[in-house]
Amino acid sequence: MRLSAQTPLPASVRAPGYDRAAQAAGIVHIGIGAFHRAHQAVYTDDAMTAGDRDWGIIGVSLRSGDVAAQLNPQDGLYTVSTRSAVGTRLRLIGAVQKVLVAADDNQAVIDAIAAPTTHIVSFTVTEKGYLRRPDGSLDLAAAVGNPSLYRFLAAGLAARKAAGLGGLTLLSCDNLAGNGAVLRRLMREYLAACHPDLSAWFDRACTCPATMIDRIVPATTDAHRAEVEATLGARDEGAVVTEGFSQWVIEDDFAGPRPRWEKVGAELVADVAPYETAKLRMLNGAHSALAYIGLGKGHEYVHQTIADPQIRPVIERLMVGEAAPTIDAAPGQNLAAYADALLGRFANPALDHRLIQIAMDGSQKIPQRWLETLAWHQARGARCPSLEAAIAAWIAFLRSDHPVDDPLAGKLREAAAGPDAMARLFGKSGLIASDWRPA
Ligand code: CS2
Repeated sequence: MRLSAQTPLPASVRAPGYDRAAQAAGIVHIGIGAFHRAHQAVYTDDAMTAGDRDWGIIGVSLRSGDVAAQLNPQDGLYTVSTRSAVGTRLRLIGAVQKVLVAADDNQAVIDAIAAPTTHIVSFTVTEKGYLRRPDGSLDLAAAVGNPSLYRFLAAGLAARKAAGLGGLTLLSCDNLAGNGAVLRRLMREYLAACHPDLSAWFDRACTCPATMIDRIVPATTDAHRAEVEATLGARDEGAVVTEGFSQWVIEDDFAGPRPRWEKVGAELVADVAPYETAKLRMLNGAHSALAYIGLGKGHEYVHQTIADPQIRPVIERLMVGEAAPTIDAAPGQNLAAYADALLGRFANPALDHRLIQIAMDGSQKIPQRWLETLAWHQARGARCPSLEAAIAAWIAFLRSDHPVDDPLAGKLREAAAGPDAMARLFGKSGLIASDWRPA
């Protein structure tokens, strides 16, 4: 039997504490993968259980029909399994109402963005989904293509303006440095080129808060789905698995109403930068290093790699000795304690987080995870042995038999193969342009 609104739940599985059918959709989320379902959708579900109303989520996949096929036959319902050494907890999330596939039905997405009940459009489209050129500017040719988030946003915003509706909060939940500002700048570039009539209204009516989002979400496997089915007594094709830890820091800059996420664990702050920088350079920086160094040594999972006595000290030094000194901590932000907590999270034996999942899209991740730290130290005449080892491991990965899943895969492999790999990959005119120049 497939999970649906009619499925009787076992007592151990927590259910949404509100009338799902009575909620309007207040959020359109673009890029409804496992990460969104284990993170922002959970906070929103909690906010509605705590009494907020009309924050249902309409999920959008830009291309793939997979998530729509998983969730739509289940009335949008799915489970989140929280896994740790002490066991697994299961809960049912009701915040997602349906999933649209943009490539199949452009107009449905535009209508959802333009609906009077919609106040927030949020995004987890991954680093490459922002369609940036190596210098950070918008790749306009890609952005006018179908389906791109910019096209849908512009069409939806144009309809709102024409109908005399208010603007929207555009909430980027991707691992980019200054994600809100990046989205605002790219959207402005798109509007200036394609909809100049909308530019001034966009600046006046819409905001793009910065966010730091954090929860480790490994890709769901068939074994996970079978485990969920055994507990639930129903088949959940949309199941997601994650750790107990979750953090969401949001810049308090909304264009209109929002769920009271701060009542259910999110932090609304004036400046996200210290949290975001720490997360990108320490957590994600360590993750990418674990991935390439670990794969080079034949490991498969994060928890195995952090237990390797030759690798663990490299990762500790990367976080504490190399990344932490570059961060201007906020009052009360303890970076040493943060590094300790991260080591504990990486060691979670129940997550089975595959290194190859993190190794994907290196060209998009490495700049904010490693290169900014390297440039900071280089400007002060210092070296970063751990990050340099990570760079060497990435190049070895590009030269290896591992599949390279990256929008620049072909060019990267070619550049990495030659004796001048470092110069072709890095520096001002490298494939991943950076202020850091290899020695
Ligand atoms: C990971 C992240 O796959 C990756 O690149 O580093 O997805 C990481 O698990 C999350 O950012 C944790 O919040």
